[in-house]
Amino acid sequence: SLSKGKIEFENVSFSYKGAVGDPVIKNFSFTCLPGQTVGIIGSTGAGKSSLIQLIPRFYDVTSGAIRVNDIDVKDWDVKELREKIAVVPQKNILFTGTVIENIRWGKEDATFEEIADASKVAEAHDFISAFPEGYETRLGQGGVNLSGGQKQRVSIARALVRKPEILILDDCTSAVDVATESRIKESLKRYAENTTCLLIAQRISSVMDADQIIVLENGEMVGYGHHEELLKSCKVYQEILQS
Ligand code: TTP
Repeated sequence: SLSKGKIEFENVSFSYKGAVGDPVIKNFSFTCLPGQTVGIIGSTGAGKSSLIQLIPRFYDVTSGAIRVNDIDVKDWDVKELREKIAVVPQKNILFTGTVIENIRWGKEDATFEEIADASKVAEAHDFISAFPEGYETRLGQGGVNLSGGQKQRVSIARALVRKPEILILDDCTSAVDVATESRIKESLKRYAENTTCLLIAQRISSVMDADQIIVLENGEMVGYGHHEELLKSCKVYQEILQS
């Protein structure tokens, strides 16, 4: 359908329960069209992670509304909603088990081919294949310890294998070198061509070729547009570039 992967924020404000002071997200409105890649950038504490956690209803908005595929997230069956959305969080979420168990988690019927394809896009297939036991290698206790960047790439493969309508990458390439990150993004364009992607990042280089970029500061949208537009018009964006 035409609304598959569409996300709309309408005057969204959000405070964590019991928190005092200013809301974490303030009167935020935005429409992300199906298949678009939207970058979200802003300094630490700006509210980027909080913002995206509202989409799969890990938290509920304090006021305003979020719609996914034109339906208010409050009217979705939460399980169905979350099946459409894959979030790769900042924190590593791998468990003690084999590589393949970790990637298949959340999509138990994935075939080996699907797992290998997703791993290739995430630039994880080569290092996994180089282990003596390949995808059967145990991670964690009594097994292999992956580097931070390798863990992030396995986490991305886990999200991709689910073939979500909405893919949210929350600063999950921070430990991946810039060249590898850039290859992942190139492959993603093909693999997730019709997937709506939200890309949270600290580095401008991670979001500069997104269709749209949101600049967030203190829970407010202070800039919105393409890289070139923001370079000209958004002071906060220029500051992030220079930092
Ligand atoms: P975040 O939403 O974590 O801000 P961010 O994602 O932009 O920051 P970073 O790049 O460092 O990840 O935090 C916004 C505010 O919300 C901040 O004041 C901390 C607060 N907060 C909570 O109170 N509880 C939470 O669970 C989270 C995630 C944030």
